[in-house]
Amino acid sequence: MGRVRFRSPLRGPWLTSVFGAVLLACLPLVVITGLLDYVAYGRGQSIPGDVGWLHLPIFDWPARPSWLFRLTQGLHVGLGLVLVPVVLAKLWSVIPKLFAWPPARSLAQALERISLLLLVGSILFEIATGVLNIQYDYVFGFSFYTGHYLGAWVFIAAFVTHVSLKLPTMVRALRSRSLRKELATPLEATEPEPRDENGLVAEDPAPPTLSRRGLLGVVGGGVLLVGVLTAGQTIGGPLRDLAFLLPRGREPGEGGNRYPVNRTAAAAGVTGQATGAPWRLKVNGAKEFTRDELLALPQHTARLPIACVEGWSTVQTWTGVRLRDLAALAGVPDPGSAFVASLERGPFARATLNPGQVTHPDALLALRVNGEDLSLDHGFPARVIVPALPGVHCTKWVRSIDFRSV
Ligand SMILES: Nc1nc2c(c(=O)[nH]1)N[C@H]1C(S)=C(S)[C@@H](COP(=O)(O)O)O[C@H]1N2
Ligand SMILES: [Mo]
Repeated sequence: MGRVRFRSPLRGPWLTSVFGAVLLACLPLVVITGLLDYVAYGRGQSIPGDVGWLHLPIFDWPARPSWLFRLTQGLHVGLGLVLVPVVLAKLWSVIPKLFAWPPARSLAQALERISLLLLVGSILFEIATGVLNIQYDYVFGFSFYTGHYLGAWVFIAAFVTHVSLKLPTMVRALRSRSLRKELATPLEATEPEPRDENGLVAEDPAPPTLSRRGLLGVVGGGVLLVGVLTAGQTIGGPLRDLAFLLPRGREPGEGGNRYPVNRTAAAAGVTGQATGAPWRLKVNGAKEFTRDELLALPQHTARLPIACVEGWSTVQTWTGVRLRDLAALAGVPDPGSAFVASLERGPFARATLNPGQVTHPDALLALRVNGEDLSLDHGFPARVIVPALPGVHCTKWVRSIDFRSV
């Protein structure tokens, strides 16, 4: 078979650099918010898994402002999704390079191509694992959290290498044409970019079937479309029905419990039996409370978000007992941490809270939401809700809490 030939007259360093510049401006934000989400999870929890020496210098994730995690995870998932059309367009624009033969003429070129391979491989891996994690439960043979995190570091290394190698080329190419002029150029006047040493411009370009501004419009339209189909994950309301990457985030509940359920009681194997009259909350192994006894304690109400790593979030009004009040009742007046366990077994069944999270006045063992009892799907008889705590650690169907002092 002969060499694959790519003949689009639109490919060229300028076009590639336009996509590259957008990605250079936006991808660092996706990376940083992703790493912050990892920090927010805290260390030594069942989620995320152990990543050895690659763990970040962990600081205690603050509980203020309450929307902090909602912002970081929303940016990470939202921006990550809307950039997918730009990533695909960028890959399309450099496809001839990926097939260049012979693979390398010098050591420097060989290194460059390896970094390219890692760059393309890791970004496709991050997109695939991220999207699948939003879409389905646990389809991987590995932990999503560990896999996505390790993939991120491969991407970071390859991205930094690629940008340092290509930045001057990109700046030069961007200067070679004016974006404004390009946006005013119709199909009839569309000419290939001048041939150059980058090998992006086709040797025997086919006649154009789309102008450059048409292509930029298609990519921009793709970004907008994904944006509209994603915004509902966070904004809610009627847009929530448009959020196609939200199979678990729709609104199956009734009345005050009408907001997304991440994992239903049935899926978690939690039954009405275990949560009925015999249920007791165990605190520090010593104290036990029935639900009525908890309801008889001072109740506190707070409007707080649940923000899920799968990309959706919602703000509701929760009522329950302050965690620090429970700690005091268990003889721990200065709690420094809390270990929460659920009735269910499974990866979401345990969480550890840091000092700021336990002592925040809005940190609750919630019994009610929007003025009604929690539904079984939302964690009845009691669930944890803490400002800025990742949704995955807002344990539902709580069985026990162990407070430790500072
Ligand atoms: N015991 C238990 N707690 C849990 C979960 C779970 O599966 N089991 N899911 C967690 C996740 S990932 C999220 S985002 C929130 C979602 O809460 P909701 O289903 O009430 O919206 O609950 C968290 N608490
Ligand atoms: Mo979640």
